[in-house]
Amino acid sequence: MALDRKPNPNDLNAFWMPFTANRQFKKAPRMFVAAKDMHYTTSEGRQVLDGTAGLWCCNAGHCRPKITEAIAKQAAELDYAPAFQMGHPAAFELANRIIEIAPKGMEHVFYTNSGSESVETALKLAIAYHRARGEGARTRLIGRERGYHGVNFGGISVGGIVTNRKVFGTLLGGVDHLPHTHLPAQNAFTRGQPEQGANLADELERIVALHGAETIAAVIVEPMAGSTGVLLPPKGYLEKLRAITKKHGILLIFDEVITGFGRLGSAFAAQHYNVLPDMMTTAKGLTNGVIPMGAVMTTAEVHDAFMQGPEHMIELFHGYTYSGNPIASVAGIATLEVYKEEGLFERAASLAPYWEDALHSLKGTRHVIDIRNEGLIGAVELEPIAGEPTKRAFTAFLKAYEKGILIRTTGDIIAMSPPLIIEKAQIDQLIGTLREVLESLD
Ligand code: PXG
Repeated sequence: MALDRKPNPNDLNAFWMPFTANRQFKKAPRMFVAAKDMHYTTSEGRQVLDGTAGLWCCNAGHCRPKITEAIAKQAAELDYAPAFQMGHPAAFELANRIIEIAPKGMEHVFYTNSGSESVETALKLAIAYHRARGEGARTRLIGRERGYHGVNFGGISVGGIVTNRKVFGTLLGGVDHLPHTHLPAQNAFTRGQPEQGANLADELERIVALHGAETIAAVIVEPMAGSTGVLLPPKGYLEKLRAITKKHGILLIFDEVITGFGRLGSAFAAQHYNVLPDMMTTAKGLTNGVIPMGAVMTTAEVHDAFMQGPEHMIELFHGYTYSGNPIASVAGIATLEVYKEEGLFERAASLAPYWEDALHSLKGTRHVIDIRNEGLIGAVELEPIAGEPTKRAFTAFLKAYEKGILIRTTGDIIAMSPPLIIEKAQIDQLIGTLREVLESLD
């Protein structure tokens, strides 16, 4: 091992782990000590096939030399530069490169350090944008049931995952939610976008009528909802949301933290679905998950609304100590180069039909009640054990790990999102092992 660190520390008590069953984990820890391309190495020396790109972020696979070398070089050359009132070239270069692959119409980049911060940034920008244009009454934010927009107060307020909200008090005021688009009775086992459900976007008209358009700043949705268990937009749904928001002068924010950087076979979901929002939030795949970094993209219209008043004045009182951090910036540049040189977005698109067939071959396997897919994302929904929700999927996760594959679970849904470098034989291994696991479950 390169690092002088015990693979299994004796005391696991101090580290309060995020989104983890801490007591279960600490009784039977699962530790990764190394990673390369499609595999993790565990502390017992086992190889585990990464079916989830870490947490939907290592789109180019692990420990890619171009990225790790860029980081090492930058750390030795310019480790940190103040983010406010000072600049360094890599942050500007990365912004240009992001805009190069972004949908036409996205022209500016505001840096953050995570998806959660990207969301807070976009929500604040939306409210301040309207105020800058003399529409200060537009402060309401509309999210969606089952939406995931990170864990900060704005994000959990517009988000719609109940467990992430209900113990944290009253949250932001002035928030409303669209209904989610998950219609298993009509759409179970659909390949790609479901046929039924576009009309759910019309609920936005109801919300607008309830509150008045002149009080609404923005609608935020994941173009494809990842965390909640891979819920695809019904055909025509995003187009309708775009038309209704435009009609009422409401900004549309796509949260592309998961869908960004090739996951669906295009650089962004906005291109995949051919719908242009006013802002896009990203993180994860921007740096291949290697260094924390996020970015919010905006149209010129949003950005330009702030560029007024005396030139010596700060236009937006918002930002982070690490916005556009030099090491994160070069990690981002190197990552985008790897994506481009290896044609990884196109690779995801060309592998998608194989991935879809492999996933849907699980239909009929024990406990499986739905399968959903898009690009290199897939979900297998299990019938919950009566009275013990989440237990069946969590048991599947543990067994899968023992058998050498890493999957994710949310509720009783298994989600997979492998690095875009996955080979067909590895897709077979992932799905084949999952089939064995599911057949072995009570
Ligand atoms: N928006 C979306 C759409 C996300 O999926 C965030 C914001 C927050 O990003 P940060 O970087 O603050 O975590 C996310 C994060 C999972 C899983 O397995 C999903 C996320 C994070 C961790 C696990 O579903 N999504």
